[in-house]
Amino acid sequence: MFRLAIFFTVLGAGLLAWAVPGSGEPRAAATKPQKVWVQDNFFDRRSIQIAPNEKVVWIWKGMNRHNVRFTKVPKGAQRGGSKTKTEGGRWRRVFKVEGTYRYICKLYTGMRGTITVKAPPPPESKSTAILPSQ
Ligand SMILES: [Cu+2]
Repeated sequence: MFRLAIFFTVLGAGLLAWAVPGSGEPRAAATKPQKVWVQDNFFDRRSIQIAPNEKVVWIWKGMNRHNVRFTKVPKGAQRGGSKTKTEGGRWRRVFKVEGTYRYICKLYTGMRGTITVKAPPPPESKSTAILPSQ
């Protein structure tokens, strides 16, 4: 009976994955998006580092209108940016190309931020032995 219950649980999960659109596709990055708060009048955090294919979401918190416009991107990456939004607004972008991205808010001078996209170092081939404690 226990085995049967497991079988149906697995079957149920499988059907659920099949029924939810897009859930069967491999996910590029399982990590949650990095958050940048759009405040009056600064980006919080102003500078972040992420891995390639990671997602960044800007969340508008201030009372003023703001936008995110890229002024410098690595070769092969799109500039682009968000529309002007107000409190509660959100905008997300996935960063595929490694390098440094600089952006500003066009409405307020001095409101700027940086995204550094860099692949994490490969895992060390030599694993550290964990000695049992005595
Ligand atoms: Cu702004």
